[in-house]
Amino acid sequence: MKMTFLKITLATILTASFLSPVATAHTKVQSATLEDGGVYQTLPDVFELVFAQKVGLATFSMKDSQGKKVDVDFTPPKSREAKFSIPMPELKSGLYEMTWRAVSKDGHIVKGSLSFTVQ
Ligand SMILES: [Cu+2]
Repeated sequence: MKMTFLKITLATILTASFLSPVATAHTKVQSATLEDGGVYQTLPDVFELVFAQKVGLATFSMKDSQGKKVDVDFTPPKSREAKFSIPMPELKSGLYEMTWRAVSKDGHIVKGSLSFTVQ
């Protein structure tokens, strides 16, 4: 009984967040080591993604300009964090895109992406 109620509540929250994306104060990215649209000759060893509040990071992935997934040695932690340190893989020249999905404190899903070029 209790489980069912919880599932329904969660589903309702998720649905509500899709229907009203501009609702309350869900968190946003405060800073990131790489700039969206940035062009880099050398990359930092670690990419730091910092949110304004603690979030549950659900997914994080990277792909190249062909849409091919790039292996990143990172698994989102189970705990809620504000700062995530993602080791950067060795990357050839080209355009890359990182995408992530996080659940903010208010239950809303925050999707984000960042593209950068390695020269
Ligand atoms: Cu929100």
